[in-house]
Amino acid sequence: MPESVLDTRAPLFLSSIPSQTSSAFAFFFSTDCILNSTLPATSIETVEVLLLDVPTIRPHRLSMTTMHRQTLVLVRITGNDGVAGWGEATTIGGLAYGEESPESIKVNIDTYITPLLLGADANQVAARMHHIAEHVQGNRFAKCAIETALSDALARRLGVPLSTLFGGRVRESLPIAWTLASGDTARDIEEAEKMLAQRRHNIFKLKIGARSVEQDCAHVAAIKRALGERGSVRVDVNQAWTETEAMLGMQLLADAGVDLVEQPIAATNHDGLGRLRQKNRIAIMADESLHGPQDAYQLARVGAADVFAVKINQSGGLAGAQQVAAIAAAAQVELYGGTMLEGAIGTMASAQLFATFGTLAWGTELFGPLLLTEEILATPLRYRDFALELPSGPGLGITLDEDRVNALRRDRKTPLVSVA
Ligand code: MUC
Ligand code: MG
Repeated sequence: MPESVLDTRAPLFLSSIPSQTSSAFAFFFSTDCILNSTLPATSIETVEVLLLDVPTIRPHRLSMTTMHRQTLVLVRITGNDGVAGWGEATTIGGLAYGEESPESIKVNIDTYITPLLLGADANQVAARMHHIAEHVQGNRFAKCAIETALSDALARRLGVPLSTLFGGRVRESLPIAWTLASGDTARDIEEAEKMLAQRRHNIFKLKIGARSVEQDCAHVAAIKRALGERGSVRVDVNQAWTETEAMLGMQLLADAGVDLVEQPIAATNHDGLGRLRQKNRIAIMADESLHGPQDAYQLARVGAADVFAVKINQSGGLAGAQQVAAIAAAAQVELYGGTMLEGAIGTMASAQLFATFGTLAWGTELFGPLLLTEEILATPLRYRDFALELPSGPGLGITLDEDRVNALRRDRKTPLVSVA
């Protein structure tokens, strides 16, 4: 295509429009359409928020709560063309981890966000999110799910993967860590051995902070001794330590051969993170301290962390997470693709974005669906060779098993027999 025919407003994805498209999408790639570089106006008809309660495969023990189930918060936005996009706003442990709960996310979308969307152009994602930001403070998870659903639908209409809307992929698969959080040393070692044998994970994040520093570090050291150089061992303290406890803990963990300490102290103590970083030889990762681009900027400015755990929900959406990555790159902070233990939708949305990052030095932990007893996709995500493979289809590239989704909905009409 000669450059002169490209509209200067043309979005990034024009360069990767496939030469052959399915008939459903052929219209959008007609010459006229490319010349105008616009889609026909599509108005938003429905916004639905579904809560799905799904048991975990084993208790998942964090410093602030023990999870026995996960509540998936799914958002479906459908346009008047019948195309639907999905997003996810799942969080951890009700209100134990963050300030949005599954129930508050649903009420706030239904009451305050949906009225801002109905009837508006579904394809102007940035305009929709700007409008929401003008009327809704905070609510990062809710905003992320809405932005993801709009972006998924837009990418489906265009016939391109979601990653294409964010500049295209640098990689087709992502390294995936597994979290050992049973609370029992022998059980965690057994679980890690199984993951290594299956070639599913060789990066292990251990949840600590619920016991004394000495007990926790002894637990971690025993696991690292058992795994040796076969796996990277990292810990997530989820803010449980004081700064003095962290000084002791980080020395013990460094001696044990641990590679990385995630959020050892309170989220708001950026200066403390910086001090720990100066005094210890183990890398520090910011997680709960990082709620989007503004935090990324502040953390980078004071040199608080070696690594950022970038999360789409904590960043208020895909665009916010992309900005976090840009700030990290500018400040030479390394990146890790984090999770809020989302199901398949949030996991794949994160994967589509993380695949566009130039560097991802510490890999990702997009294992959420593997922690759940129930599958909600027609075809499960592909985890193999220590990585998650990205699908090539349009949008998120996944298809939901809607019968399964309906069976797991909290507001389902019929009792569920297969889930305890
Ligand atoms: C967190 O704090 O990182 C991610 C993995 C996991 O097990 O918990 C989450 C939250
Ligand atoms: Mg964490």
